[in-house]
Formats: sequence, C-alpha cells, structure tokens
Amino acid sequence: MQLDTRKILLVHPLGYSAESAGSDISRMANIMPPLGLASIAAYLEREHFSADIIDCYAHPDSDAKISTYLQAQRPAWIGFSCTTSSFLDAVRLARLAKSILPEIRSVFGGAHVSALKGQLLNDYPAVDIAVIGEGEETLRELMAKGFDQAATVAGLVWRNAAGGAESNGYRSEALELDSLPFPAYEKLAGYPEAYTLPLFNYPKAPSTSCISSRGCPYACTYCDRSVFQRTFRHNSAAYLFRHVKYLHERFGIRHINFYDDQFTFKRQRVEEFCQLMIDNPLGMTFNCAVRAEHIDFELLKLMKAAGCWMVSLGIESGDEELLARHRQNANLDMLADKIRLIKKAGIRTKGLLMMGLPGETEESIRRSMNYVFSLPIDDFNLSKFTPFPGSPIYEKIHELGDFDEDWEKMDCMRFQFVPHGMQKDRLEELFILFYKNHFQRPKVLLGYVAMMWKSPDSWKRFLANLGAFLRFAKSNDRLGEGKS
Ligand code: B12
Ligand code: SF4
Repeated sequence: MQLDTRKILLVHPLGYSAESAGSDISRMANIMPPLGLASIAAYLEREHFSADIIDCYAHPDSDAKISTYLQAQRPAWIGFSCTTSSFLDAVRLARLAKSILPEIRSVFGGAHVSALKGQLLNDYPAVDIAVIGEGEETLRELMAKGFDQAATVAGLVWRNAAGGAESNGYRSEALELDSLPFPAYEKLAGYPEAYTLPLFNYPKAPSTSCISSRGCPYACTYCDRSVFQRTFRHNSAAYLFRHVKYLHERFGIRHINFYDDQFTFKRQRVEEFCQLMIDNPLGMTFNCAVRAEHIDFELLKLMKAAGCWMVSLGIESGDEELLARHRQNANLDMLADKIRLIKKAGIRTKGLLMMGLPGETEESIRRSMNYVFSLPIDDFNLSKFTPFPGSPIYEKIHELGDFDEDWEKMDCMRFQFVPHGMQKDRLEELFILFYKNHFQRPKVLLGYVAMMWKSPDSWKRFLANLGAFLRFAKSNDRLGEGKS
C-alpha cells in the first residue's frame, strides 16, 4: 500500500532513556510544549497537509505509540525536532520508523541540525533531509514538491547522487510572524495539564509557555543561534494579545511563560501589549526573560499592572572580567540596579547563571556566589556550561579546556567541559555548594513558605513528588559533604 505523501508525523524525542525518565527530577519540575513542532503542524494543516505530533519528552515510552501510528496512518514523512542532547534519540526513532515503513522519509530540524547541517547526513544514514533555520514554509514546500525535488527547496540539506551531503543554506526570506497561525496546541496529547513550568515559577495553573518573537541580535559566546540567527522578528502587540486570549479561552490557561530570548527588545510592542492586557483584563499573569539593557522602571511598572509575575534575567557570572570575555555590556553594577528596579516594581526576579565557562576559577565562582547572594533575587537557575555546536565558543573550545563531546550528555546538567585550571570533581562540589548556600539563607526559606499562598499548585506538585526530591537532595548532600 502507498504511503500518504501529504501526511507527516512530527516527533519531539525524549533525549534520554525512558527507564530513567520517571526518576528524573527535572522532568517533574519542568515540561514545556514543543512550540516549534506545534507551529509547523498548524502551518501545514492550514496549507491542507496533515500533521500529528508525538511528544516523547512529555510522554516517555512513546515508541509503541509511534509504531502504531505509522502502521495505521502510513505517512510518507516523519519529522524530528532536535537539540544536541536529543539528536541521537531522534536517530534511533528514525531507524525504528524505517523498520516499519522502509519508504518513509525522515526530516530533521531544530538547533542541533541547523548548527551542524551536512555533517549529520554524512554521519547518520537514517537522516534523509535536514532543515536549516525555521521550518514552516521549507517543510510545506518539500512536502508539496516531493523528496526527489529536495534540491529545489531552499533551506535544506540533502544527499546528492553520489551520496554526499549538499546544502543550499538558509532561505533568503524569513516568515512574517503575524502571518502564522497559532501553534496547534490541541495536537499535544494532554495539553495543557501534561505540561508544567518549573516549580515555584508560576502563581496559578494551568500554565503554558509561549513564543512571540524569533532571534536575538546579541552574540554571547555560549549561545547557539543557528536557527533564527542574529535578527529579531516579532509578533505585533495585537497578535500577541489575541494569542494570549485564545490560550485562555480555548485551554483555560491562567499563566504564561514567554520563552522569547528578548521579550522587551522592542519597547513599544511591550507597552502596547501591556496596555491591551490592562484595558481588557483576562485575569492572567505572565513571566518573561529580558536583558538588563532593555528594561526601565516605567516599563516594569506597566508590565506589573498588566500581570507580569516574574522576570528572568541572564547574569551568567558575578565575575566581571570573566563576563566580559563572553558577553557584551558586562556591567555588574548596571545588572544589580536593574534587578533592584524589577523588585521595586513588585515583580519577582529569577537570575540565570552558568558555571564552568572558559576562564572560570574557584575565585570567580566565589565572586558569583557573593554577587548573587547580595541581590534581592527570589529564585535562580545555575546551569553547567556546555559548549553547543553553533555557539561562537564551540569553534575553539578544545584550546580552552577538556571537552567530552558526548551529545546525549550535553543537557547542561553535567560538566562535559572542564576549563583549564579546574577539576571536574571540584566544579561539582562548588555547584552543590552554590545551591546549598542559597537554600540555607533564611530569606530564601521564607520565600518558599510564602509560595504556599503565592503558588499553591507548586507546593502540591512538590509534596506529591517529595520522595524523589529527597532522594535527589540526599545524593547531592553526599557529594557536597565536608566541602566549602
Ligand atoms: C523553550 C525551550 C526549551 C523548553 C522546550 C524545548 C522544546 N523542544 O521546545 C525546555 C525547557 C524543555 C528546553 C530544554 C532544553 N533546552 Co531549550 N530552549 C528553549 C527555547 C528558549 C525556545 C524553543 C522554542 O520554542 N523556540 C521557538 C520555536 C518556534 O523554534 P524552534 O523550536 O527552534 O523550531 C523552529 C526551527 O528550529 C525548526 N524546527 C524545529 N524542529 C523541527 C522539526 C522539523 C521536522 C522541521 C522541518 C523543522 C524544525 O522549525 C521551527 C519553526 O520555525 C530555545 C531558544 C530559542 N529561542 O529557540 C532553547 C534551546 C532550543 N534550548 C537549548 C538547550 C541547550 C536546552 C537544554 C539542553 C538545556 C536545559 N537543561 O534546559 C534542554 C534540552 C532538552 C531536550 N531533551 O531537548 C538550546 C539548544 C542548543 C543545542 N544545540 O542543543 C537552545 C537553542 C537555547 C540556546 N540558544 O542555547 N528548552
Ligand atoms: S544568551 Fe540571550 S542575549 Fe545572549 S545571544 Fe543568546 S539569546 Fe541573545
């Protein structure tokens, strides 16, 4: 029987073994919808193709579901969205798909694919086509023209007659974001309940994440911007308000986490959006991420009035010299002033930090701790620096320390890179110490108590998973014992 050339199954891989998924603390705390795949699915459906999504990240153990779908629906295409850590799981699933439907064509997209392009086709026969950059129109055109015409579709990597990878680079025209349909959230099984923001990061449920812009004009050394590059395109305030209202009315969403790299980059857009939220109250709240350069007190007050609950802000390091090696405008006094302004406006603040950057020393880590603990920060996230393909630093990373480039382990929860002059074990100890010192501060503990009424759903989830959290804390305690 023929395969359906107008049908595609879109898969968000799990990225690690399903057996370990149940006890993974980050999964309990944080599961976000795959917005790229949901946007592609909505776009294809509008263009009269058929697209379904299986999200293994939200639903581990989805192999059987994928097999059943392929046997019953017989799509001619299967698509995978890949970060570096999830790419090999996608390759495994592509092999599984080909064992069921040998004629099926696999299309890979996402950050890892946009960064490494042809290398992936050369090394992984299960990858038939890679899409570079944004995927909506490229995939539509590919599905409309067919696999044999791949060379005529801009934004692809394909195999030529000799079997080598060939690419025609990025599409010359980026999409106008207001022309896109809203992501097909309804195609995500269990949405919105199956998706949860990090604990204590939202006041009410159900919550979701949402994207209203693409790209970032900055060039931090550790950041992979291979998909949307150094541009900034955004939805208008009116479109964004319609989107938020739609999430509220159709899915009952009460809190949104805007995952834009630079939510406030265009000040006027944010002003207009906030005014719409104030003039047409939906009873909703939101979080967003900003760069310190793009906020001021007037804007923050307006955001607060519009329902802004928490602002995340990239600090990365409390060592100014180290910071200056990795990002523009490394000014810790300015950052501290902006954090105080966020608090003054009545909004919670979350600092985003990284440990283990090239140039990091025990001294710089201590400076980071002192800096962070001197600020009125409500929450912080400390990730382990990981040099991703596509990030500027990746090119010369081997000159800067020891790098174990094991893609499956590159999930920012392990020190795959150890800068010159540091030891991996010591980095681990200091990492735990950082968190330990944070949680031992009475102000912080009181803040979590206050969450009983500020975010009761978080406490409910926390208590429901208490056993796993205690196991996690105990294992970390052992690691951190006796060290300071
Ligand atoms: C939200 C988010 C998350 C969420 C949800 C992830 C998801 N799959 O949607 C969560 C919190 C789970 C997450 C986790 C992680 N994330 Co994250 N995350 C993001 C963020 C901020 C937004 C993603 C998004 O929704 N973008 C908007 C949509 C529209 O874009 P998109 O997903 O890229 O999809 C477009 C194209 O890529 C392409 N495309 C994507 N998939 C496919 C598939 C096909 C078939 C086709 C044709 C095209 C295509 O078309 C889409 C539409 O145009 C991005 C940064 C960013 N601005 O994109 C980082 C980003 C993707 N994450 C990153 C990282 C490092 C991680 C983590 C490793 C770190 C961590 N511990 O948190 C984990 C990895 C988890 C995993 N197993 O994959 C890196 C990836 C770098 C890399 N090479 O791997 C990014 C790029 C941030 C950065 N600049 O460093 N993340
Ligand atoms: S880390 Fe943030 S500010 Fe820096 S390039 Fe990436 S998205 Fe832009």
